[in-house]
Amino acid sequence: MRRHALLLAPLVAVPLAAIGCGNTARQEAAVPGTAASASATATTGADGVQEVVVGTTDKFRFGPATVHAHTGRLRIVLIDDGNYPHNIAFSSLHATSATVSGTPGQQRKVLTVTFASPGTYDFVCTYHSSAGMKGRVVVS
Ligand SMILES: [Cu+2]
Repeated sequence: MRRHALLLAPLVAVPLAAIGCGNTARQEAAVPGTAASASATATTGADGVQEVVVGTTDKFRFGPATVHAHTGRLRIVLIDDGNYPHNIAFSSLHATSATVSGTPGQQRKVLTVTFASPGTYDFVCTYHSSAGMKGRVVVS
């Protein structure tokens, strides 16, 4: 007696709302190269260090808010596209960037962090985290 029907288990991907920090998990659909993408993948700089540019705005959002990277060093170039001061801080890594602002000469700061192992590393702007200015680096 054959039991082919058992092979027809439904191929349903169950959304797991519990993953990550509670936000929706739609970042994967972002179009690469879009200026205000919700997510971006770090590239490798000329010196071999991973790099990503993260913009900040007066709307208290990071762009991208989700960064994909690999283990090792990641150089984050923080850019202020508005007037308010912002920074980027990883509490789990005890790392906080200098503050960017709309003041000429203060609009670009660099923070280099090291991810020793895969995982999700949350970051915030310490000035505006309560306004939802948060993001994460997904390290694989
Ligand atoms: Cu901010």
